[in-house]
Amino acid sequence: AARKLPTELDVVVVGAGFSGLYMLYKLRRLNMTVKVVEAGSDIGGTWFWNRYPGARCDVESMHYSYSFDPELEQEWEWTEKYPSQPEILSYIHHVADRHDLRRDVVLDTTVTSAHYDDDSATWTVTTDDGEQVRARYCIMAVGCLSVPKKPEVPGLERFRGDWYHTCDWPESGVDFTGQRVAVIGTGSSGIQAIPIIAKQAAELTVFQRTPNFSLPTFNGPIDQDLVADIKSRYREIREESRRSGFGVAIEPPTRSALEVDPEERLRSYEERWQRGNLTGVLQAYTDLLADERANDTAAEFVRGKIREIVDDPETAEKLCPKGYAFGTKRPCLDTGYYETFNNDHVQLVDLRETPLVEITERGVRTSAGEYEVDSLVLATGFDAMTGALLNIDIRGRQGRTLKDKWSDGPALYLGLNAAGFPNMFTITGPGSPSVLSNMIVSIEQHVEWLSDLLEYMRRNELRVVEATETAEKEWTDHVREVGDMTLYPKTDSWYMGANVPGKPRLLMAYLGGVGPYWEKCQQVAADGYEGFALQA
Ligand code: NA7
Repeated sequence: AARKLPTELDVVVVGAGFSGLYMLYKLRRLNMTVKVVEAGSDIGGTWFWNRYPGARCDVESMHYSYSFDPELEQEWEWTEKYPSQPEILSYIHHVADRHDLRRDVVLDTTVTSAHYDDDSATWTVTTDDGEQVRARYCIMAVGCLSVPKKPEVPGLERFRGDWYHTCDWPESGVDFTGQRVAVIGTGSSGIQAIPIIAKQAAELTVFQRTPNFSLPTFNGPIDQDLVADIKSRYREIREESRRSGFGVAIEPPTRSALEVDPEERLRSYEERWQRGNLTGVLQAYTDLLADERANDTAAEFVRGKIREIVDDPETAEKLCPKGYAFGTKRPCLDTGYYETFNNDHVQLVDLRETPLVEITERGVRTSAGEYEVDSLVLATGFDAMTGALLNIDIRGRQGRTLKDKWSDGPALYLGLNAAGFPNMFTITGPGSPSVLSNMIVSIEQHVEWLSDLLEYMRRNELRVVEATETAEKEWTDHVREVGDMTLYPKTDSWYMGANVPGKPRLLMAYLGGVGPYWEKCQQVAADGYEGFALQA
């Protein structure tokens, strides 16, 4: 059979989602030889895999798009306030066609290893069909949430019905009409899928371990006045997003939640709730993510909403998140989630009261007994941030594995490069704002920074770039110190690695803000890539 990949390249990019595709676009402009290797049968990354019913981005359409092509952003028309998975995927396809990207993407191919050779200063990348390619640079665009996690109970292989993970959904879709369905997991994926599955299923049982804070999207057709306004000053808005805290420009809060009187606070929360977005309520006051008492004022406001929406007080209480701060586990945006529990054919099982024991041939068993179902939906999340990187056998200088280096948790300088792993980069890696920001803004920043670096290397006839141990340590310490100023480290979340048993516990995203982070990266570049050792 003909080879899918050439034997030599300037750059191998792993992953053809938003980051890998833009990286390809940029590297082509530098006239570098590059291929993007993608495990899926098509491009799109996250938006290719997560096809479950209701899958939708929780960043508004007008802000969840590339900014690098000013004509594209004028021409493209989003139909809803929040973009659905099919619409985002068709956007990605459009961009790929518009810029003729597909010819350098190799599909259905999984990278199994990447080994660095000290003498030649190149990476040898091996794929699951045994092909090897040697490249000067290797760029990991593997996504932050791309390795699915199954529940840690036995028996899934015994189950006689059909089961699905939300992130590996059949392309043809699933029709649950007339079925008894179980959903395990109430993170963003579960909360988006549950209202839609409930409309089809004869009976739906939701197995909840930790209740989440969820806010309504108030989704609907996009407001054309808003579109016109944003399009008239898109450049300016993109610039503001890049300088902002979370990658979407908002008015920063100025006061503590504890210094305003309770009635005014409630009015403010109510007004922000009606905006239907993630940042509204959470950005009402300066200290909501840093002070437990302040946070509890907002948490109690959301719990009040849940109690208002859900008819049965006992179910409402089970749905109310308690014992962790609002915002420190990724909050969800939903369309009719809490309302779904007002249906007679929908029941909630609280796994804190009656823990999951096993999957059986016929369904799900908790300590309270067996629930028989026809189909089982796992909305149990991901081995986030590090899973996809550590699934690849990555070896740097002297054959040291990344797994070994990261046995106590991930360490990268600026979330971009690990000491001992020259010429290998991560896009939105651990230690960058990544999952605590509008991903596309962070992706574009990394891609552009990397493309500048590679151009600089070529111009100066340099061959090897690698973070110094000191720079890496200073940065990871800084990421931790900033995290420790907040309530995030106190909560068991996937940001902390807490959803995967045995995973090192540390905050894997940088909370210093997208804007300040970007300034730091720009400064590093302006200072001749300070903190990196560069060699000819
Ligand atoms: P999440 O947010 O990690 O949610 C996974 C859910 O599955 C969560 O409710 C988990 O409970 C639950 N879960 C995981 N393992 C188990 C077991 N063993 N038993 C019972 N329940 C379990 O993943 P999503 O796909 O929803 O969302 C990921 C991100 O995508 C989201 O944050 C957005 O950024 C977009 P837990 O909370 O761990 O107790």
